Amino acid sequence: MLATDRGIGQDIRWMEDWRQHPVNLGFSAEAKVEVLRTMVRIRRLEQTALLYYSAGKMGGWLILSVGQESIAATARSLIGPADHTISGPRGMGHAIAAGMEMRAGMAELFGKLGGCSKGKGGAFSFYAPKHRHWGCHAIAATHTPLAAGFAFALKQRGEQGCALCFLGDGSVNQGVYHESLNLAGLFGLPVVYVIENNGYAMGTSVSRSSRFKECLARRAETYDIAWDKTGDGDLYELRARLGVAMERAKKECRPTVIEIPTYRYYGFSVADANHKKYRSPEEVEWMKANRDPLRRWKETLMEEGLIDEATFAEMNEAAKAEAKAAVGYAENSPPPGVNDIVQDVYWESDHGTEASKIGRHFFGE
Ligand SMILES: Cc1ncc(C[n+]2csc(CCOP(=O)(O)OP(=O)(O)O)c2C)c(N)n1
Ligand SMILES: [Mg+2]
Repeated sequence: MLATDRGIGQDIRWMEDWRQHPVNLGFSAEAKVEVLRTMVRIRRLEQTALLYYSAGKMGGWLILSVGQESIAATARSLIGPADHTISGPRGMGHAIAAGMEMRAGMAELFGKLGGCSKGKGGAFSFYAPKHRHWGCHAIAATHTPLAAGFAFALKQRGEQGCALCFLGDGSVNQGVYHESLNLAGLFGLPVVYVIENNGYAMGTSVSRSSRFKECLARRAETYDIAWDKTGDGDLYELRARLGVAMERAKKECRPTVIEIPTYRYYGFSVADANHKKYRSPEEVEWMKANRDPLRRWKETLMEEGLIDEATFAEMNEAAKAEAKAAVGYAENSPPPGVNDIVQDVYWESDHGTEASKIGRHFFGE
């Protein structure tokens, strides 16, 4: 086994029992159950959306994070009011974890006015600014400089927060990601780049798309940035390592790249016709049966006596009911009208400024 298989954070030592890590000492029983509830809610929302997508009720893309939920849910248990989050295309779970209501997400998928982006964006536009969550971004890695920008603003304003940026393994070869790392290292920005390495970028496996030594996060060394790698199954370890990275950002204004191997159970998108060709059905079944982080966390909480089968069933039913109610809300919400197309595009046009009258928004004369 490589040292990097178990993570070699630059200032975090291996522990037998990650519950004892300082980051986890204040991890309350309620917060632990909340992590599970968040995972269950993400899974139920996405699986309900899948049913309605298959029934032709929504168009465009539907990008599910089922199998990867532990990362969004665990990160959320560490995020405070001064922190910002932002994600790439597979970001519905991050938005729900951030606090977006299911119904706002579902209506967005249905293309209705009641959606979080008024039905004009769909799965790629899960924004929750009220919760400092700055959306999913469709074009690979384009959100990575935005995260650096949030971190820059935090530093300039003297706020002790950090920007947490979720990206996929398919985004790490984009030039803009490397520009972001360079600036984060150069300016000492409080940003944490979380690579959710699910093994594939669309139908291309990591080994076919990236050249790297031992792990993707290690490339951060080039920029003199701290890096780490950890799994998505032991949530105490994941939480400790994420917590250390976030503290490094907040207390020392130093960035981190942390890589988390994970797995998605569905295709790249729901309309991924090739998903049985680039990976075998046996691989998917093995992953579901042997590494489901949701089931593992449920078992951990049962062992700790924090939940039992009955409370879990209640949680599950409540999440299903919430998703069903979100569908009802979405179906009853009106679609955007023709005039809505030009609303919420530029602040200037929404507010009838002089610039909007002459059509020059940015460059003056
Ligand atoms: C610059 C750019 N090239 C290609 C695409 C098409 N595309 C959309 S998602 C994706 C793969 C993303 O893979 P990864 O970053 O690993 O995220 P995952 O889907 O695995 O969560 C690609 C190639 C894109 N959105 N942007
Ligand atoms: Mg990927």
